[in-house]
Amino acid sequence: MLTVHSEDHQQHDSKYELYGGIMVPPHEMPRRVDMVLNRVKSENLGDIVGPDDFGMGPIERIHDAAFLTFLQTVWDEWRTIEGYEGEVIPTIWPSRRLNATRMPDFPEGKAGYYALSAETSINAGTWKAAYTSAQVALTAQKAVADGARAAFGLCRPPGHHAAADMYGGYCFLNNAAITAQAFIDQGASKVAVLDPDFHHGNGTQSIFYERGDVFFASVHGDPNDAFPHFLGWADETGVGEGAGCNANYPLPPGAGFEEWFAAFEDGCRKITEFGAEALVVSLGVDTYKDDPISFFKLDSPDYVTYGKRIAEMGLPTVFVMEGGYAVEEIGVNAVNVLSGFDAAAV
Ligand code: SP5
Ligand code: ZN
Repeated sequence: MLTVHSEDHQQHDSKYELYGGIMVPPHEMPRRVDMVLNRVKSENLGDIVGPDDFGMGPIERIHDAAFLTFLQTVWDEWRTIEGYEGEVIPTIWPSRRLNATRMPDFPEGKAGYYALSAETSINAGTWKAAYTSAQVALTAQKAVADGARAAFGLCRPPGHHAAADMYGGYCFLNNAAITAQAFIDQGASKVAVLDPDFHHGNGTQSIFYERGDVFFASVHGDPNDAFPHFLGWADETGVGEGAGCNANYPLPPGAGFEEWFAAFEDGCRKITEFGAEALVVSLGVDTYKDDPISFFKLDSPDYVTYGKRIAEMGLPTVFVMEGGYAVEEIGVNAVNVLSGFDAAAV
């Protein structure tokens, strides 16, 4: 399988994540990509290429224009504020009983308007890295659109928590949604996004929730117990044209592979019934038993098993990297999915 990779991800290298009440080094760190890339090489997964540049067009198909401007400008505004010496981290949101219809001028107000969570810092290189991450996904999409059975976009930063006009959960641009939309814009009538990341893909769900042309299925930690806490329940099944095109499988703390795979299997079956012509996989491996921020119990061989199941859907498939914070094992687990897919793909 082809891997698309760029070193530009290194430019998003924040110092801090607000975690458990203190500032810690971010779980979402550059070394994650180094580990996956090393494993892609040592397993001879296939060729590795750099991204093409498809420009802003495909990104603007998913994201709000003012939000994109914000991502490109907020760092330069923030760093000129007297006394603001750190990274962009909001401290107030337009939450209930405040007015979410007005955009304040002060950068911290804008950050609060666009942020869905506070653990995700923005710094000097964030935009460049997020833009390139989307181009990595689009390059993998192009390879598959041109006839490859599958391709892997080694995206960083990840994307599935980013909504049309929201960033957070370590995500800025929704690489999976941008990829799915590219298939639609090139003529596909039905596309599916399958999201096995430990966390619910709230951004992807919200982007496609009222659409009948993109099916979204996600297996994740129950929002009662896991980030993003405010979306991802099983009764969210889509509205309007999108009614029946969203499938959530929230699972409890401690869920192991058997329970996980039964949910995953149901999601795969629904995607096949939907009649998708192409598949985008939000490949997070934070379901691993030793992941430091998650609570599922998958072991490394399980990733091979579910990679094979993805191949059995028989669809042109783009994998985009999402989460996974057990950094020593992230390469093994991610590449296990891809090798499992390759072993079963026809
Ligand atoms: C892409 C992705 O995987 N984003 C995840 C963002 C999660 N950010 C907040 C995590 C807070 C976790 N607290 C859990 C403590 C369990 N020991
Ligand atoms: Zn995750």
